[in-house]
Amino acid sequence: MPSAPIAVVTGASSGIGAATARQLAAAGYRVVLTARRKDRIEALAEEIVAAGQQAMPYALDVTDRAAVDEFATAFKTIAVLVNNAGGALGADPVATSDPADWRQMYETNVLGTLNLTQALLPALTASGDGTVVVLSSTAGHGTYEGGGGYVAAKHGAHVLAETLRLEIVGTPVRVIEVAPGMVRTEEFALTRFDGDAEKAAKVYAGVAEPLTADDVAETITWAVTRPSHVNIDLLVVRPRAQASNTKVHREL
Ligand code: 8X3
Repeated sequence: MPSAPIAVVTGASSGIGAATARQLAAAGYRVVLTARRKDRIEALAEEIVAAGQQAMPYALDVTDRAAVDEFATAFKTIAVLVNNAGGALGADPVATSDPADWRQMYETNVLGTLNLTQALLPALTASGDGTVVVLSSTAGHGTYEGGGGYVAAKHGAHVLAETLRLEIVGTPVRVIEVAPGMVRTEEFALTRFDGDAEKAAKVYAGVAEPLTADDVAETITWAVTRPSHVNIDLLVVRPRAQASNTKVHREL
C-alpha cells in the first residue's frame, strides 16, 4: 500500500478521538492511535485496517513527557496532530473543589497538548504541510458555575493554540482550534462525575439532540482537509438546543 500522510490522534480510545481516527483514516490518512488503554486502540486499529484503511496503535500517556519524546523518535514527518486527550473532573464550586482535580485537568488538557505539540512540531514542519488541531471546548471561551478547574484548563488549551499560531506563522504548519459545546459521548460526563451514571445523565436531560462524537469528528476532518493555505483558526460547535454554556433548552 502506498504510504499515506500520517495523522496522530491522542485520546483515540473512545469518544471524539476514536470517531476522529475513523474519519481521518477514511479520508486517506495513516492514523496513529494513541491512548493509555492499549486494548481499546488495538481493537480500533484492527477495525480500521479491516475496512481497508491504515491505522496503528501506540499506547501513550500524554502527560508522560519522556514517553512522548520516545514516541516522537518514530517519525520523520507527520501531517496532522489531533490533540484530543483531556477531559473534566468534578463540577464543584471554586470554593470547595479539589485542587488535585484542577492539577490533573491542567496536566491532561494543557500540558498533554504541550508535550505532544512540542515533541512532534519538528516532524510536522518537516512534512512541509503540517496541521496541529487543539480540541478545546466552549469551556475555553466562557465560564459557568461549577466549571472552575475544567474552564481554567480549557482556557489554557485555547491560549496555547492562539499563541502557537502567532509564533509559528511563516512555517508550513497550521494551528486549528475546535471548541465543542455539549457532546454526548459514552465517557465524558461519567468520568467527570466519577462514574455516577445518574449525575452524568442529568447533563443531557431533556436536551433534544446533543452533539455526537461523529459530529465533532466531521468538523475536525473538514477543517484538516481544507487546502493547505486555508487556516481554520477556531470553530465553535454546539447543538441547536444550546445557545451558550448556561443557556440550554431542555424539554422536561
Ligand atoms: C464540554 C463542554 O459544557 O461540559 O467540553 O464544559 S462543557
